[in-house]
Amino acid sequence: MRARNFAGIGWLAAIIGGASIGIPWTSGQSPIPTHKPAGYPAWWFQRNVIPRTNSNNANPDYNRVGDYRPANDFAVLTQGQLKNMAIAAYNEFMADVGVNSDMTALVAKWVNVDPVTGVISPNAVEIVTADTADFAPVNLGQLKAVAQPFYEELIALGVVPGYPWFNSENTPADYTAANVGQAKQLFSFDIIQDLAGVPSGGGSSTDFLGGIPYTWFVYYGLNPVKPGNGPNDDSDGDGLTNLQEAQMGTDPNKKDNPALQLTISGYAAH
Ligand SMILES: [Ca+2]
Ligand SMILES: [Ca+2]
Repeated sequence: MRARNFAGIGWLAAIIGGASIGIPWTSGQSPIPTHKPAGYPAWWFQRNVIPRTNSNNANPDYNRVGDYRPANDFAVLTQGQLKNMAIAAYNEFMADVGVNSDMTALVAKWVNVDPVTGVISPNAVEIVTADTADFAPVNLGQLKAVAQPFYEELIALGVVPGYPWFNSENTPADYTAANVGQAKQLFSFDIIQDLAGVPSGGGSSTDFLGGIPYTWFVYYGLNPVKPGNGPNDDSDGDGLTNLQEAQMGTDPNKKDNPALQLTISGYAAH
């Protein structure tokens, strides 16, 4: 039986003027790796976001060649990959804290969901329509649209102070192609671990510094009063100031300037 691949545009068009991703999805459980790189939540491995390649190893280890497939962060994200990532995230929310109706409405475009419980059966079959195009690229606007219901919940839980992108308005950058690294960045939350670290107070989402919400700095671990971390500084040296990164929804700690990525596509990283 061939591996299930999400392909489809119908779901995409249905999502806000859209954009979205996918990584190969197979049903069934994958063993928990013994350890993982910083920033990679365990559920990625448990839910096959990062597919296991060595099924004979009883104690899989991400750092051991052959146990897990490295991801190419600069590869263009496909709709099938985004759908796979979002479905895995949905199942993780369902297992940990429950899901909200927006999340259910989102995944119900791609797979059959129990209308009462919101549960996706392990044997759920992908909904394929004339618009399905799992191998089509995803743009940043689509990626944000798919990540949004998950962030709604993370914000409600107090896990994150706000959306990681500057605002929800459409920007010219929304039409640039999203890459795998950007999807991994958005879906790198670890619900249980993050909930344990929620401060009782929390910051205000209404304070701005140089045109950037203060919570944006907090989210990315930047202290804006430190040299090199201000709104007009380029903390990661990718040619975009932090203000530009906030406006474009890119990562101020990572050289993810879309203009640079075009010149390094094909570079394998994880
Ligand atoms: Ca920068
Ligand atoms: Ca950057």
